Amino acid sequence: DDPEMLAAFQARIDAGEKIEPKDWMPEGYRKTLIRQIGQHAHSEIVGQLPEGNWITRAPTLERKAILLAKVQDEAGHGLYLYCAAETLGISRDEMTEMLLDGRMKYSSIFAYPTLTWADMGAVGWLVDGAAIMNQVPLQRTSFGPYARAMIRVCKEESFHQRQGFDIMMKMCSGTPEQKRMAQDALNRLWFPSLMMFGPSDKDSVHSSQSMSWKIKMNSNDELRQKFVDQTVPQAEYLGLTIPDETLAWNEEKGGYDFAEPDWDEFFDVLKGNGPCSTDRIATRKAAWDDGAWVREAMNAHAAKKSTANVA
Ligand code: FAQ
Repeated sequence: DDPEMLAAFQARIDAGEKIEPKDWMPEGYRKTLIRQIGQHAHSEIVGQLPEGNWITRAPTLERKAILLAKVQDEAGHGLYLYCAAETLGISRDEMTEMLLDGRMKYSSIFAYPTLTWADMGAVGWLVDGAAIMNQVPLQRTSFGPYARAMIRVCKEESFHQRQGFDIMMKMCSGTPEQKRMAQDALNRLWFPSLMMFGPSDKDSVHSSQSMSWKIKMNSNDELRQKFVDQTVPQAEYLGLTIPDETLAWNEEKGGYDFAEPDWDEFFDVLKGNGPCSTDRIATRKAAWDDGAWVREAMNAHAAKKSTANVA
């Protein structure tokens, strides 16, 4: 890239201007965005699977309707995000192929199973809670289509987070067995939720460049700390115990000290060795293959219509 063009581009970023799809951008900026937005889109779509698993087993009709709406919202988020990535010159088909053959990732959290109904509460509370913590700052990210997509996504995620916390409140004020299930869900999902923010800053290969381009607005550790500080009082309110004996308020830093997740486990999940990794990709592949005839039929229909218009 031409140094003058690069400097002019960085000046636009520094001035807080939004970069739009037809504007000149460095190849690295484009590539980073395709990677991050594409992985974000895949996470929304794969993220439907652990919850879709419970739609037929929701305890009441009302809970079922709410969960169904939430899972449909995730599909919508995936579609906006694929569209935002497509403005950068890649197709949704290509991104999906890259997910299926392992060239693109999805969030590590969705490689974990949802074993009980309480997990629907914990996913909403913790996973959507972590997602919001990460995505609210992304409403100010430098790439226009991504920033704008995040506005609606964040509104919906905050409803998701509340519905999760509402399930947790119900479970925690229920029978001892229900409370035990809620605690068990927290025990299993706490550290995987902390992993959602990515590796610690010293191991985050993309952070410094992404932050200078304002693709990322905060570092992984900053957001993880904010998430812990927000979530601990909520756990106390529920009467649940965070599964971390080292957790302690640190007056000096004005935040909690807490245990790091097991980073070996995290990197192993990224390699495709999470408890549900094989199953998640197999399910996505089956859905993609089963839908091939629909995509073909829609393309054939669109082609026919465009010739009809010409004639
Ligand atoms: N999982 O250098 P960094 C949701 C990879 S929310 C998997 O720090 P970066 C809503 C990273 O790609 C979840 N991979 O990377 C929902 C890179 O590998 P690469 C989705 C991870 O990009 C709720 C390598 O590690 N949210 O779905 C993870 O600067 C409930 C080095 O890491 C987003 O995607 C991870 N947790 O920072 C849906 C938000 N962390 O690509 C359903 C947007 C890191 O070089 C139900 N994304 N890696 O091979 C971001 O903010 C950033 O991409 C980070 C990672 C913060 C995730």
